[in-house]
Amino acid sequence: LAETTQTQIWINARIATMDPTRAAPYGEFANHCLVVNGDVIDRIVPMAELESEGVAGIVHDVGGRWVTPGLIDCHTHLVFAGNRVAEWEQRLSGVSYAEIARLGGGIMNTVRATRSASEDELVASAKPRAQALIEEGVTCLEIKSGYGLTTADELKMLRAVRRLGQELPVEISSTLLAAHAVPPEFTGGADAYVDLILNEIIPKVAEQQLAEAVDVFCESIAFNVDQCDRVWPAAKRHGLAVKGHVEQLSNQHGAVRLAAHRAWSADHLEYLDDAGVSALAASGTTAVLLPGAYYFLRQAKKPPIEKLRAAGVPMAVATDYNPGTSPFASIRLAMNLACVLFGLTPEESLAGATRHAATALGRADRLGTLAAGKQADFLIWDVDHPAEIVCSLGVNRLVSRVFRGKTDDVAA
Ligand code: DI6
Ligand code: FE
Repeated sequence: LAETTQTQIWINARIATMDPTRAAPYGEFANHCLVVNGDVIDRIVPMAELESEGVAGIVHDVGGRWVTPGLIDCHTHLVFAGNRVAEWEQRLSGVSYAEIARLGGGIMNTVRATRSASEDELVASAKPRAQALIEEGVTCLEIKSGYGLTTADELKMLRAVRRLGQELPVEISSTLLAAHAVPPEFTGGADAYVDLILNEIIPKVAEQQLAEAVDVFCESIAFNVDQCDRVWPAAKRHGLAVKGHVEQLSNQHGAVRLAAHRAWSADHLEYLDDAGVSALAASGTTAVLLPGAYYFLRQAKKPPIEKLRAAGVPMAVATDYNPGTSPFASIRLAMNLACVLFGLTPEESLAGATRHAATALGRADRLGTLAAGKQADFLIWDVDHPAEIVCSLGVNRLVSRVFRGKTDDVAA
């Protein structure tokens, strides 16, 4: 499209850059304009400067509204088949998530449905989920495999993920999560399944360039820390980044071991201890908070937010969208829950779904803040203050969504 190769200028904007080098809250620039060349931000300049320079390009008047970076959802499992509503009803009557998993439900329930689905069916059912996030302002989205648990089915899921990125206006970061649950073929033989992940699944995924990172579920109902610590080095040997679901339901000391691999992120963290906080701080690993799962599982123990904050660990916020523990296609709900349930400030929450989420996906150089040289992914909001984006749900305040310099109007 012509639009994406020309200079475009968004004028009369209040820009929440989320750039930490600016002292103002939200990294604000008041009464500025955003100059974009093709799909890259060329510069952010005061309106007065632009008026004296003159304007050469397509002009869009923001009308004094707020502009933020595109939202980034850095942890989802949104490709899956079937649903888990019956299990939710069981859980409401008192059966625990872990108990349902032990009885062969939970993740395995979704594995059975996902194995029976074709790649086309997975793409078709995932599309409206991704679309819901896009309509909320998401411009970059991480999606994990992990409901196939055979070489063929994990590859099928990752091909479906790749197709979503090709067919929708969103940047997708694809993650292999073969170590999500021990499949029934390997019951009691988790180590043998880890062998398959190391010897076959990771090499094939790397060779076909179907994922950029490898995740694990480090938990008593999934893989122990030694098993996870076989997966992470193997991923790195194949040039893939590593991350982990750690200390979600119990403290397995996964965060410490994960941090030693300079992981992109450590996710969940409800049971993280002091050693884990220090290890994340020392390694520069991003903590990914997933309050949707905490809320939906009615967990009692919160991640150690004050300690993470004091240690300077960057905190991202994501949906964890999945059918079992967080069936919510709303990054704004996750941001809201992060404030209300975990005690983040609205500014921390917005940074969590922009700047820190970009870091958690290895994209800090290109995404997550608004500054010269960054990709032109940004949102125009009809709000009086950016905290309103986090505070209030249900009414769509998103006026315009710009992805790689191209506007799609999402408002009705
Ligand atoms: N932790 C979670 O919250 C999800 N996966 C994980 O490792 C749950 C996935 C599911 O229940 O389907
Ligand atoms: Fe998850």
